[in-house]
Amino acid sequence: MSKIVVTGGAGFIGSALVRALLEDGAQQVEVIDNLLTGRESNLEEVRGKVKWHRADICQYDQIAPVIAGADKVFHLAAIPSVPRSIHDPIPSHEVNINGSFNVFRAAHEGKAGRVVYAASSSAYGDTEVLPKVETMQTNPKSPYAAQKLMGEYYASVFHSCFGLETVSLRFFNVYGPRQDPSSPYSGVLSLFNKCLIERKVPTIFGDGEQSRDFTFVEDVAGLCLKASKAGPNALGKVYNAGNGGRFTLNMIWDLLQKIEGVSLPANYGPPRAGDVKHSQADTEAARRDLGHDPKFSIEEGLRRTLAWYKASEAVAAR
Ligand code: UD2
Repeated sequence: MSKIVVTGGAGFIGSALVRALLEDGAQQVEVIDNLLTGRESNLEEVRGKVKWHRADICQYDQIAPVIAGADKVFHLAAIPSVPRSIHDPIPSHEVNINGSFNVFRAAHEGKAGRVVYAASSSAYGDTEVLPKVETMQTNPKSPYAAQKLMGEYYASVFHSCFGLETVSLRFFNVYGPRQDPSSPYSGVLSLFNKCLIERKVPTIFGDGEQSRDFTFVEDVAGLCLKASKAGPNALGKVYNAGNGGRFTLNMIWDLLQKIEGVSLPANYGPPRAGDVKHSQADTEAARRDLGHDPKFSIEEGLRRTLAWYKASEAVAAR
């Protein structure tokens, strides 16, 4: 039976990936998570089908035995958030760089089959041209962006120097059910949903005309699976994991108000340090080499996400 390990598997994206793996017929799925930002409840309905390791990727000895012999490793554990990495850069440096090194090292020394690494669209920074193509020069604008880029370099170098199979996917502003809205560092769409349900006004940093390629979590989980099965020409490479669209925050907040049938004009605050102005993925390489085929329009993704927050009462309970 082939072992599949998901680091960060109790997180919002990791838990969607765990469910996708099980639906795909995976027999032995093992989750590594230290529950810093993940939650066991994210895996509630599949808890009996996965092996759970409360372990920290910064502790090599905790994770090496789990990763050893794995057929596939999906490395999603990270401390996210651009502003968090600016306010307090040390923890995210340790997890996103040193922790990622530990995961690649454990995969190499433990003879794991392939590592799919969750990189970030933040690596591009502000580019003059949109959409952003993998061949563009990277230009990180925050510690978080630099950290995630370093992980890509390690993925590539573990492939070229040690023969480890790796594929890096630059996630583009992933949103969807289970994204935790409880922190000021939470992803903007989780915060927008919380505000909408509580009939509160969100704060938009800047003029709200910054744009993002918001990508539904199930499309990203699907692409992770495809990357784990892709042919040899994908190895050691980096691909955009985006939807290919681009929406401003003003557009999204308008759309959410329409869906809910309310009028709650947003507050505007100063622009956020380290913020990228516009982000949009060129999806061609991922479509060609990995079979990427995102299914969810922004309207459909937002409807599903809002429905989940309402049904789970996640917002009210926090
Ligand atoms: C970056 C990456 C994303 C992912 C993420 C992980 C880019 C373009 N994207 O997302 O791929 O790696 O980091 O953390 O670099 N905002 C508000 N009000 C709020 C909260 C946020 O206006 O209450 C704005 C924020 O200033 C930004 C946008 O919403 O312009 C998105 O912010 P975010 O924190 O959700 O994600 P972002 O783009 O930093």
